[in-house]
Amino acid sequence: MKLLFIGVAVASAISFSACNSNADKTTDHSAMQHNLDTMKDMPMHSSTTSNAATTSKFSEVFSHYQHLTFALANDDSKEAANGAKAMGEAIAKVDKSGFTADQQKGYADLEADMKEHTEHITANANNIAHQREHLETLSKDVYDLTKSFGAGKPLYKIYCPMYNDNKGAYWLAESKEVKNPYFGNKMLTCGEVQEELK
Ligand SMILES: [Cu+2]
Repeated sequence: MKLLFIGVAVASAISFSACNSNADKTTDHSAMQHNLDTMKDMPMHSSTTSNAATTSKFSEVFSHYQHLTFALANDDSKEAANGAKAMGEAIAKVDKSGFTADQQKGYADLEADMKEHTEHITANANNIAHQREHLETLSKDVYDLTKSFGAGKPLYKIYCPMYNDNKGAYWLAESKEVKNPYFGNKMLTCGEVQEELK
């Protein structure tokens, strides 16, 4: 693990200028802070049942996942832990009625995996590098979840080619605007939209 972090640090240092690292840093940062502040004021546990026909059963899971990615893009590991904790609680509350047998089985696997990742992110409020490692795998779960069940609204898969020693990683966002949760302020706008999910 230590070696991996060093690898990431070196990769990000070497490629620092390769991905518009300094572009609009100040503007982006304040916009991010604004988003985060707005998010804190929003009701995080609003009911999703009133709009059941058009709203995904996973709306709350997605919204807390986004809370988590915004916090990491903002280099705020404490807020990331809060987002992950809320996401874990939302995962536990997902209404599984109406799932087919296949969906139940598929979701059980994803649920267990997402629960584990959100717990690790929650428990690592003092280790943002480790939170980001878990985000990578958690994002794969959220992607699979969206592919299997739909998101209820458009979601974008955004790819950062530089994370993890240039192995790359993606995250999901409701906006095409790139706010990189893997590098935060170091390379906030590094990433490209790879796919639109619905
Ligand atoms: Cu961990």
